[in-house]
Amino acid sequence: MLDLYFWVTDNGYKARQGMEESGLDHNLKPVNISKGEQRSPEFMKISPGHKIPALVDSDGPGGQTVSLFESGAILKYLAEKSGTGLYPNDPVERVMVDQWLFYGSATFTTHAQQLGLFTNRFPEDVPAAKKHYQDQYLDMCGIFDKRLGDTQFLAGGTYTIADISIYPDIHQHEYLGMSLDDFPNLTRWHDEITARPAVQRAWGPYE
Ligand SMILES: N[C@@H](CCC(=O)N[C@@H](CS)C(=O)NCC(=O)O)C(=O)O
Repeated sequence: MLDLYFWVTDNGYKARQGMEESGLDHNLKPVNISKGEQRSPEFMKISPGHKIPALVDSDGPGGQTVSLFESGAILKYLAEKSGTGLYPNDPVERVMVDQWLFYGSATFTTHAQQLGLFTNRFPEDVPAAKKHYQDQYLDMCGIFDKRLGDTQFLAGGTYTIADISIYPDIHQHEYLGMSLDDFPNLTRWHDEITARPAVQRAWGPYE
């Protein structure tokens, strides 16, 4: 059985979306990070950096129990376990998926998180910091928009875990105080992904 440790944040939704797309049976284990539940000794055995998402699979490779953290690693694990094609077998296609998957985890979401912090949660208004992260967000939206003018999805012609790693911080653009009006290709991509039944489930009630 798979246990997904999740909260209602961009990275949490990446993992939940990957899980819903995988079609695998699982338990959803909410970890309320606004109450500090991610610092419980029990959870930190699974995720030593006290971050969601995390995954425990009691039927991992060779029948062993495995646990892992980092949304990108979880997306790859679930896609490979389920064999749904969200992480392709072809090595050249994998290169393209890895590129955009890591861009999502390492570059886009880390900047979007800072934008969320300075827009919604920082105790003081810091206009220069807010503007910096707004500019970064818009720059990256422009990069996605250009790419999506050439290909249907980020890694090419099919929906993959690369799209899942970038979708949540685009989907939450209003929360981040941003608009997608100047990005028609990105809007088309966003709306197409939003319409997927697995995505509707992933962003639905969790208890
Ligand atoms: N690079 C990690 C980032 C995970 C992350 O930033 N998790 C945040 C919520 S989105 C968290 O759990 N923060 C709580 C904490 O750091 O104590 C990933 O992609 O999974």
